[in-house]
Amino acid sequence: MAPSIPVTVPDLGEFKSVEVVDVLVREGDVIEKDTPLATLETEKATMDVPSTAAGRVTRVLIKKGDKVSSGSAVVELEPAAETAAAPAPAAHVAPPAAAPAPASASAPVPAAAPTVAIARGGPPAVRSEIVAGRAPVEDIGFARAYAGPSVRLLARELGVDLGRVRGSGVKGRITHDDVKGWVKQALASAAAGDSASLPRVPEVDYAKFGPVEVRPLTRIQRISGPRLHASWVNLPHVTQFDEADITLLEETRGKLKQKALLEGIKLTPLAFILRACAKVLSQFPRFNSSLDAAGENLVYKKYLHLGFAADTPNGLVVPVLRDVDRKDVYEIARDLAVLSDKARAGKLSAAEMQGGCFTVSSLGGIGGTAFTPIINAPEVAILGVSRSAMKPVYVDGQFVPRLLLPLSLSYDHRVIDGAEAARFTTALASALADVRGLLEAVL
Ligand code: CAO
Repeated sequence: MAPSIPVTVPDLGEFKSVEVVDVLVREGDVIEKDTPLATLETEKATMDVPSTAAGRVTRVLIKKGDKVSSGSAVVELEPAAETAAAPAPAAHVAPPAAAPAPASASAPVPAAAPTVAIARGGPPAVRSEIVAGRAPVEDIGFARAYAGPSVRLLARELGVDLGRVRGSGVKGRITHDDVKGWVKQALASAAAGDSASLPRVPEVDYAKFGPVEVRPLTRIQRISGPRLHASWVNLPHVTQFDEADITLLEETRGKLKQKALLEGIKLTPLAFILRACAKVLSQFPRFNSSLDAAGENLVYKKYLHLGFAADTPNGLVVPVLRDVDRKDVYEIARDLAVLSDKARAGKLSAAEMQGGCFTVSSLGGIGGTAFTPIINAPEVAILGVSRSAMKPVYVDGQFVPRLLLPLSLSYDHRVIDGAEAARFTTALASALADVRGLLEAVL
């Protein structure tokens, strides 16, 4: 039987009296070279102390909470036969008993540095925890995760992205149990058909803090909620903001409103906005497309049906106006009124809520300056409209009062680039400023 040898803490550089936050082996454990023995933590990093030889642990010389420095003995190890016969020129395996390793700064400690896990806030590339020849995970989230090398090794073995695991250890450090717990939760979510292990919002017993009343969601909310959620988590949303000068539009609408009303038409701003959208969508066909199910092709629609969000007592619905590009503003206004009334009365048919290519959500009648609407997927963009306001605009060397309409265009960034979105809102603002164009007859 080979005599036991101490394995010591390698050179810690500037660090002294470093805390042991985890002891990873027990007496009797048979370990390989490089097996992490303990995890140390400094202000800047966690690091594992790897064994520099294979063998059986005969004594564990440290415990959690101890402070250690370079050269402190960690375990005593009975080296495996071949190791004993031909000891590796290993760094910090001190010579056996006869020459006990003094925790000596003078004794040169060649090579092996501790396996630095992660320098918090440091560059993600800092990683020398390549254990047993395993390829490091290059993912930034993985690299930045606050975890020791043995936890990283386990995560790599199980294919866990550490960037998504919440640490329950000291200062949020990720433990072995956290990784295992994450895997269990992911398996349970997959079995339940859940959307891939999204972190859960904590459950709260509100009654503990005061009286409460529980009311069920409406049927519409129960249907629209998951759809909004699906869009939110599946589509990379970006919102482009702009303002359209609708001074002339509103002056003209004011003049036409009464006459239109005599014919039973309520000429609201939304009718003009939908007309302007139809014009601009014809110039920007990409906004009138959808990704196919495989996410590899764009389906361009040769029709133009526009949805509009309607606030009803039962919740949000989106009626769809057909062939808006073939209708003038009066026809659009008439359709809008019919569908809005039906929506409020809860009388829309399923067909009247299908086939939309692009949606407009107008909160202008209520208020607000801007918002970030959620795309009505699989559409690729939605226009949010807020309340118009009179603002000073610098024209020809002086400020003049103009009525500005806030536009908030959310788009699916997989399909639409930011520059294209800015061109779209710019074109839309121009179309809204050109009231004559909006009033043109449609042939
Ligand atoms: N700026 C200032 N005032 C505006 C405006 C705007 N952008 N848009 C409308 N108004 C004012 C106008 O003064 C208009 O009145 P007049 O014609 O007399 O001047 C009045 O509001 C009429 O607006 P309206 O809201 O009744 O009619 P609409 O055609 O503009 O909108 C509808 C109809 C169904 C879109 C609207 O009632 C509605 O439900 N909006 C809410 C949509 C919603 O909830 N979106 C959020 C979805 S995400 O949760």
